[in-house]
Amino acid sequence: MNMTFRWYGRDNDTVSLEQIKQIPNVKGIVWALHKKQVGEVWTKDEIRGEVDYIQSYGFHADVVESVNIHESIKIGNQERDYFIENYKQTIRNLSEFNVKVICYNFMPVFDWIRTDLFHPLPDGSTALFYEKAKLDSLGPNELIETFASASSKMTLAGWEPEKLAATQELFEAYKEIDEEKLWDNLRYFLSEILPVCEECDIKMAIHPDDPPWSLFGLPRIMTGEESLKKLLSISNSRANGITFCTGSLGSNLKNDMVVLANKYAKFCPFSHLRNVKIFDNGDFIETSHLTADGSVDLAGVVKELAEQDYDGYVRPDHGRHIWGEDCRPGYGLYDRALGIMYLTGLWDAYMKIRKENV
Ligand code: CS2
Ligand code: MN
Repeated sequence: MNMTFRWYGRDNDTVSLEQIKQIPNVKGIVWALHKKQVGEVWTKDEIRGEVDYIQSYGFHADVVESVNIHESIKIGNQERDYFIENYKQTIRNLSEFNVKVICYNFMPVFDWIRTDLFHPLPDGSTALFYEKAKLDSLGPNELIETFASASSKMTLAGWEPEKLAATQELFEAYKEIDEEKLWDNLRYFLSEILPVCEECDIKMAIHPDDPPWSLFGLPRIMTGEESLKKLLSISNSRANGITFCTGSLGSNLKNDMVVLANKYAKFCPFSHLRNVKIFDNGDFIETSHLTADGSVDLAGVVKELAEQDYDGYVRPDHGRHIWGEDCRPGYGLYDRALGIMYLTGLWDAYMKIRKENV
């Protein structure tokens, strides 16, 4: 388990590398060029600027999250080949700086979706919350307003203002796209880029849909075990991988994350480990990483990973906002640092027991 921490860049994060340096066990920074427009080539100079800074703190910069996919590729329109060529060039440029894993997602229009970014928990902290009845009653535009006001201070990855401005047109374009068509477009994209990834020794790691079900009539296809199987059946290239996000898949109780870790960890070069608490009415809230606080058996997941000697990259995922921290929703320092200590503690204990039993 190669522990990492997601960081949004020098002028774009409330957390600094000096602070991350003091969290035990963190080896690398999960980064991206957040100011680039989706679809643009990431130039070598831009990449060098970020990687050099990260490495100057003794961290590796092996994992990028995300190089986002242009909607033309997901829709499969005439412009897709142009954007796929750009994507290939970005892969080539990243490989020159030793990047090993690119996390991406294939969700139409929106990335992760919640109804409240600062919902109170009984302990006095706040966290990202999904209220089913509220979501069902909202149109996409009202949801966008919630996010736009929260992102006036900082862009929320996946909710960039330029993208939100174009949603009306996108909804029109997606009227033609059902799940099968979206799978076809994912297949086409992967068949184009995987050979380049192999040449470059880079693995693609698709992030599951968050939450893992369709919203606003838009198709979502990375939702559970069937999706993971289907993804892997597209190509047996070692570059065709998955991001094992326990909070995204785990917000559907049908996805047993321990079973999925057992079967699929070997295809996951990257893991996001976090907990969610699911309520009977379909609502869910992001909790601390502690197993007892949520519905995901994180201790069971880490045990599975330890048993497999998992050597992929791991990061805590979203955390709560605790101790009055003013931070990007889900991405504060304190709760994610606690998450790292919990995950590392579990890992160390399981590894010690394993070694003593050999
Ligand atoms: C998710 C996504 O893991 C997360 O933080 O909520 O924002 C994820 O980063 C992207 O979908 C990956 O492409
Ligand atoms: Mn995730």
